[in-house]
Amino acid sequence: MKISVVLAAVALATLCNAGSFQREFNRTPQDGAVEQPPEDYGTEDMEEAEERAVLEALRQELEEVMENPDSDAPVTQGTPVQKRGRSNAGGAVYTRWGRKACPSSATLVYAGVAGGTHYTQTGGGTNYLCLPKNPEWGSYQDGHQLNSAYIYGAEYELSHDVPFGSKNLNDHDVPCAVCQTYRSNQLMIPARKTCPTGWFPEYDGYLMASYRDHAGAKEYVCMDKKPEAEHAGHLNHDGALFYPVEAACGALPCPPYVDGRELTCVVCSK
Ligand SMILES: [Ca+2]
Ligand SMILES: [Ca+2]
Repeated sequence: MKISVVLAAVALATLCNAGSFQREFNRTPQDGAVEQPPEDYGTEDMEEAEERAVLEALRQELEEVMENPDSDAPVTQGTPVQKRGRSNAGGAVYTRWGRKACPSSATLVYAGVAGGTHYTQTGGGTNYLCLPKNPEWGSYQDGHQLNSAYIYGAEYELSHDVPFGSKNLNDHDVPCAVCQTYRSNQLMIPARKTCPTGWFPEYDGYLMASYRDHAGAKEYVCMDKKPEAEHAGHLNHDGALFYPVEAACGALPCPPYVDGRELTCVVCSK
């Protein structure tokens, strides 16, 4: 943000200097009057008008930045893309676990359902995947062959009201949304609900992973703090499972961490 302020100020100063230089250049040393053929007056007026318009636009941009140095903060969530005409070209992509839609600050690439290897299987992938609801097939042979990995749907495993305030989602299937922000970097920070200065919060929630003693270990992911259930996915099929993640003191410094306390998370972009 400071860089953009400096750049805007430099651009403003440069244009101001360029304008005064142009006027000085056209001034005769003898009488201080502007020396310009009459037929050029119209052109000069137009150029000056354009110059004034550019300066005014820059002045307004600078004013806006100075008045709101944290314009990338949550207060403007959802507005920067439209307001400043930014596109998502080159923007970072992240998965919003537990939700069917993206935050207003990002655009939906696709919505899907969470999946992964079965919690009892030691092999296969170790990551959760956001599986599209409209799969496309290549070459295939139906029926399970010997040499393959499996992928299952995923469920919330919530035996307590914490951390989501309810265990109603227990055994429900987990939706996901793949989102693109116009910012170029994204980062998931565990144990935080807010982003570092200069970073924009995409969503926050609670850390989830596989059960500590299950064979099929998974990555830690950030589940949205207001998770949704995939429609009609309430049956206890198991498969890939999501459990809350608790702090375990020891090498983990306590304080500030607290043994057994569920960890938060936030996804930030910049
Ligand atoms: Ca289950
Ligand atoms: Ca706990």
